Amino acid sequence: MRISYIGIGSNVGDRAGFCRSAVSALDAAAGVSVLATSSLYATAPLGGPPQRSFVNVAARIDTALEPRALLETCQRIEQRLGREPSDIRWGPRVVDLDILLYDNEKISEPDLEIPHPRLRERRFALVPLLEIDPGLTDPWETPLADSLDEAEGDVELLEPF
Ligand code: A4P
Ligand code: MG
Repeated sequence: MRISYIGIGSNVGDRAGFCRSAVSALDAAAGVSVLATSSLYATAPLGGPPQRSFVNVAARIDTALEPRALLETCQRIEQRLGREPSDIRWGPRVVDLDILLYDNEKISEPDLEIPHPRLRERRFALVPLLEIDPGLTDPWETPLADSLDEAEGDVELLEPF
């Protein structure tokens, strides 16, 4: 079993409800157990067109799935919760599940990059992760907390998970 961290975001409809449903769906998926979740955060949208603010949450999971199978599981959950394919990069979405970290793996392929390539630039991803594990490091052993000051975007605590 390997430890991985999933970042979840929603900015359409019942945003907190979609985030919670995504965590439940992860825990119910074959080969995945959710070990911990962050609080829910209200976050300013980064990138894309002007759009509603997001709710973001992070989950620490234990998984028997290899990275690519875990990505497929995340994409299945997005579809099941009603995410429609969109041409707008970084546009509004019902729910988005990103693999932020997967054990100490470094993967750089066109359709799968781990650690998530934009993780260190984004407070909406870093703040929930660091709530779960303040000492978290990347596969190069650099603490993620080192990037917090330079990362972008307003993040506010919304409510407990
Ligand atoms: N992909 C590659 N690596 C990964 C990974 N580690 N985890 C590929 C998940 N997917 C990964 O993703 C596009 C492709 O990324 C997938 O086909 C997969 O093979 P997508 O979810 O279909 O599209 P997307 O999410 O719109 O694209 P992208 O570029 O991944 O966007 P991001 O980086 O996920 O950013 N602002 C706030 N406040 N909160 C947010 O949650 N999210 C985004 C989306 C932008 N701004 C935001 C938020
Ligand atoms: Mg995504």
